[in-house]
Amino acid sequence: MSRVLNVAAAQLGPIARSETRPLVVARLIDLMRQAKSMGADVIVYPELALTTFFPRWFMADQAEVDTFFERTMPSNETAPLFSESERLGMAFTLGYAELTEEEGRTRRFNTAILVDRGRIVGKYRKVHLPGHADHEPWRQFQHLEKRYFEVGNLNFPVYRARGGVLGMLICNDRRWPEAYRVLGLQGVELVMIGYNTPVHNPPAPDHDLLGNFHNHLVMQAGAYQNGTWVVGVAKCGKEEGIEMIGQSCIVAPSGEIVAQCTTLADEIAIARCDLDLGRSYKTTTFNFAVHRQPDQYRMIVERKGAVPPAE
Ligand code: CDT
Repeated sequence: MSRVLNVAAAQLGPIARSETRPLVVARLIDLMRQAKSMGADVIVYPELALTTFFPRWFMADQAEVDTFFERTMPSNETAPLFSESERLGMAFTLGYAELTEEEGRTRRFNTAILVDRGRIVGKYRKVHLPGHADHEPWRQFQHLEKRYFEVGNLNFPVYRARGGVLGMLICNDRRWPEAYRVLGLQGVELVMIGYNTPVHNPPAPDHDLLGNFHNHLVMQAGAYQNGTWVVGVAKCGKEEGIEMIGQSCIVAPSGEIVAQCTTLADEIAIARCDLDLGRSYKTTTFNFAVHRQPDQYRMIVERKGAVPPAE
């Protein structure tokens, strides 16, 4: 049986704060139709794809923050995207801010779902939340993910769908090798990632020129070291005055980029992803069962911060 998936990276240009959910969903549907006409089976949308990237603002009023969150999925506003996925026979991943009542309290997560033909078949909640929790007025803009979201509580699940083993990560997760490796240890074959990455990093402006390089570096390494396809999809361009990187791409298990967006706007990049291409890496250089030495890696789970030896 063919294990080829035609995967589309559905990059989004900026979303203005004033842009309504129905307008954004119309853009997502337009991209889904384009992807389908190009032969796609699966389409990957960015992180927090339904609104502007709101953690750039400090908001003291929780009711205002909550206007950026979804209480149900699908909702009346997102239902047309689910219907289109069913009509076109497509799978998609979508990032959004999730507000849920769990364990007797209101909880908020930065979430991605995997939907196949209109039905939710998988969910992931972002584990690595970058930025800070308190208002830091010295910054040109805020990055308040640590204030607005809880750390995800679903670990790093994989799902059998479309004949493969599929996983999701969200933005900053892509910089952490542990995230890919936990997926790799479950045999992942396609990792789908959405991101919102400002060009300017206020605490480390000397990194700004390297943003595109680091974006590809981490995803190419994650793909190769785990013998998996990786699809990274941006929301990019100048959003509410803040520049964000693009260069959405599809990375083969060899670590090579095989498709890439070239604009900072709504754009599809597509690749023919043969899920069996990962096998030669998984059975040789990265045959985990043969070569990994988990006893030697204890520090990875026992220690959080780096502790250099005494001088
Ligand atoms: N959304 C998100 O996670 N963005 C972060 C910016 C962190 S500043 C380097 C990212 O890792 O791209």
